[in-house]
Amino acid sequence: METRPEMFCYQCQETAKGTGCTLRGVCGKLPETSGRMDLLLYATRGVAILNDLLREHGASSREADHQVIDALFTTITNANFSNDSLDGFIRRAFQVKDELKAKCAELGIAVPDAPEVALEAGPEDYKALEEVTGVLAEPDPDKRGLKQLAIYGAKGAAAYARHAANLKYEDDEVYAYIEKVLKEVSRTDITVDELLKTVLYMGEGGVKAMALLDSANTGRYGNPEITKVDIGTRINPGILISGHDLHDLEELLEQTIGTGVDVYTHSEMLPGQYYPYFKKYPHFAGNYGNAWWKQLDEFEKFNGCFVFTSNCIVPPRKTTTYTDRVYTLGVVDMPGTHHIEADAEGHHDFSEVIERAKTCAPPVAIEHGEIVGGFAHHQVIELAPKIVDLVKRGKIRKFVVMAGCDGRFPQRDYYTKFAEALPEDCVILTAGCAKYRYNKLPLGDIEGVPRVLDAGQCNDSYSLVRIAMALKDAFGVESINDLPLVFNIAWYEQKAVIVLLALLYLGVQNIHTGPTLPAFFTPDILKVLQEKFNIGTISTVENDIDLLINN
Ligand code: SF4
Ligand code: SF3
Repeated sequence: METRPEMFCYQCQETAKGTGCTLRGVCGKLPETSGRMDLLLYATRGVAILNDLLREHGASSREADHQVIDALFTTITNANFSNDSLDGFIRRAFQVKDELKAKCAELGIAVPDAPEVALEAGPEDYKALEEVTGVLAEPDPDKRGLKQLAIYGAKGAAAYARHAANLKYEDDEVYAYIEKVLKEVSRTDITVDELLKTVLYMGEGGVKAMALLDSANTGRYGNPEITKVDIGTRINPGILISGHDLHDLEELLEQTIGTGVDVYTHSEMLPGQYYPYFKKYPHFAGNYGNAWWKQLDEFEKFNGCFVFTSNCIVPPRKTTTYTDRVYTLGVVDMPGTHHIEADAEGHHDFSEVIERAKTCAPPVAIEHGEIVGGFAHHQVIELAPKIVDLVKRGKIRKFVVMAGCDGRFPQRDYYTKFAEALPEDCVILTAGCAKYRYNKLPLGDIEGVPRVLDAGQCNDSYSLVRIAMALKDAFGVESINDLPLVFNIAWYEQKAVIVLLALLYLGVQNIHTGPTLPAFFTPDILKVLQEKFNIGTISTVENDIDLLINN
């Protein structure tokens, strides 16, 4: 009999051998962490089944909604490496599940007969339960792949819902999508066809989650506007804030006023620079460094403190010197770092980070100059008449959506080379940390319109959809697929998965995704996605320029 692997995870693009991490994660995740995550997600599916049922009776629990999104978010790639923290999440899941069962009993609602609902366990049971809770528990590879695709989409949507909730923007519908999807993937009798529908249903929920977060971010901080961002350094000590949560950025900027400590953005926090609201802080410095995977080298030169508001945090090397100056918030945690808990109102007290930063040397510049961004939907739609005119005069031939993630794979060089090889009458629309592969190239502009238009974070892919819709109206065509617009998307983690599902739900055809296809796409799943959406992967720069641009 085949022996069971130590762990099994294939949720990200860097999964071992392109098939699955079985001994330890390429990301650094250990089997004892992976097993805990499996148990957490299993218990959370029980919570989702119960809360979905209670919702039908008008009695769903907001606490359960929060438990569900936080559990999904904390199991996203590069968010939580702490077993102690995960044990807390597991205990919370079982506790919430018990509360929902009690609520059902109180209301006379029969509790569904599902093992995810029935299971009573604690964090210490994770290993014994792996056969039941793990990804491989679903024996059919196609169903397993589709179930996980839906779950990964749910993780991305949950992350966006959490950022919105931190700004007090919540929508019961978004929680309902996520919980229904978790309920569906728990069914043992579900068919492949039903799973495909579930996957697209998650895509629909993803559009709503991204729209909600867009309302939260722009409602609170204004519409992103064209902004030049300094990529050098100043003379004060600094705090580098990473991740996606703008509420955390606001609190950090407020609490550092007059302290002599500057605040820099990192990776996916760069778009924080584009919001008008944050421009009033004189100590809000520029953006330091590049995409997440370069942090182990780049952070050594920053000298100050680091605040992680979401993924992507990278476990230290033996030689790493800054771990003790890393502070994690929310669902992020890693041994050796400090975790700052939010109070009951969701506020964080950064005084310890600020005091520590004051004792640090100022950052050493690793780059100089400026980058330009802030091309979210409001700003681009303002520019629409000019853009339409440029297209009509043949100055812009094609828009290439190059949203998504960056990662360590050397093949990702492709994206730099692809951007360089694009004919000069093509414009890149980007969002997410994929942009770091080409946002510092001298690609120039077309009559004042930069050839790289950065809408913001991966969730701002929603902006790209809004822009595409506006262009569709401006050109009077029937569908986004009729526009001079192509999609060449880079993926790494599960936020890119929800972006992809959202695009598929919106009917976008011919999406290229890379640098490799997901391990959870079995040949049969890929065949269906090709038939329905003509989805493809990258080949060589020359071939893809021919395929996407020249025909
Ligand atoms: Fe492997 Fe990616 Fe899972 Fe980490 S998140 S264990 S690298 S598949
Ligand atoms: Fe980046 Fe981790 Fe995906 Fe938000 S921060 S896009 S990889």
